[in-house]
Amino acid sequence: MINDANNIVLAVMGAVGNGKSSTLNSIIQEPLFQSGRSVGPVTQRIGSCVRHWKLPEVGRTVHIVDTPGMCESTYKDVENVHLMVEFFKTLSHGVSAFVLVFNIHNTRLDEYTKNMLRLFERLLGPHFWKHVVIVFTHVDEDQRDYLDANIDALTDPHDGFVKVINQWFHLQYQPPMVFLSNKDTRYSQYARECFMELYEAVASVEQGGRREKFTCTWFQEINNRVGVVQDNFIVQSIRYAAVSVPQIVQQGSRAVVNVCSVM
Ligand SMILES: Nc1nc2c(ncn2[C@@H]2O[C@H](COP(=O)(O)OP(=O)(O)OP(=O)(O)O)[C@@H](O)[C@H]2O)c(=O)[nH]1
Ligand SMILES: [Mg+2]
Repeated sequence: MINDANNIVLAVMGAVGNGKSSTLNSIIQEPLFQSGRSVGPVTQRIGSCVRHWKLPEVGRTVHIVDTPGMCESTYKDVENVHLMVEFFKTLSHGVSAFVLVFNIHNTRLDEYTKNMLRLFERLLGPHFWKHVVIVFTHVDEDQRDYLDANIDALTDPHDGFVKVINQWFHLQYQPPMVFLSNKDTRYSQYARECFMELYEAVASVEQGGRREKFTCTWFQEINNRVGVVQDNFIVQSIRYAAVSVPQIVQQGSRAVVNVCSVM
């Protein structure tokens, strides 16, 4: 059941090709979402479903939401705003965790991702950060030793990855970080351990074990509307929020503001 209060609701976000779909497929141990390598995003639309969290078996159902990779050079802005509308509708019953997915081999936090996070902060309020989990993929077992130095640098309390995010967004706490591999997950003890860490990180952001989901006035207002009125309300909200994120307007790649005006 999609709106079951006991479901974990997990939305993955991040740049193109970082392993978002693979991570969800690993969790449910099923090749549900298409994954692979391509010039553009493999995932083209929002996909969601409810399954058992299988890696490892945690005895809970999970409503997973897959998203197309963010990619600055994709300037199909009208489609992008439509996707955002679909995305927020999917999430409007509450979210356990927003999972930001990075590839350990490319940990650059690009401007587009940063701007999207700013937009989310405007739309959802700064409390959404309390439900963020940061995942690094491609930490394969046979690479682990070689990647230890990268992991140390990323977790450094003074100038590591989360510290930078904290400074940018003035966060008072550290979003949890998880390092995992989506390679050969079926019989791998290593994969089980990585994904247990992911589950624990998700559980830790479900508000102190009370399993509460993130919600906000805006989500509640979305649910008070239906059909076209609901879509328009979301588009208008994105438009107002985008105006207050100057970088989105300046850098443009066809600013969300302009896009909304043609819808
Ligand atoms: N070795 C290794 N390969 C991975 C890992 N995670 C993902 N991949 C591979 O990376 C490629 C991209 O993975 P996807 O899951 O399609 O990435 P995505 O973020 O969903 O991509 P888009 O939908 O295009 O944005 C695929 O070939 C995956 O098999 C990992 O942990 N280790
Ligand atoms: Mg994908």
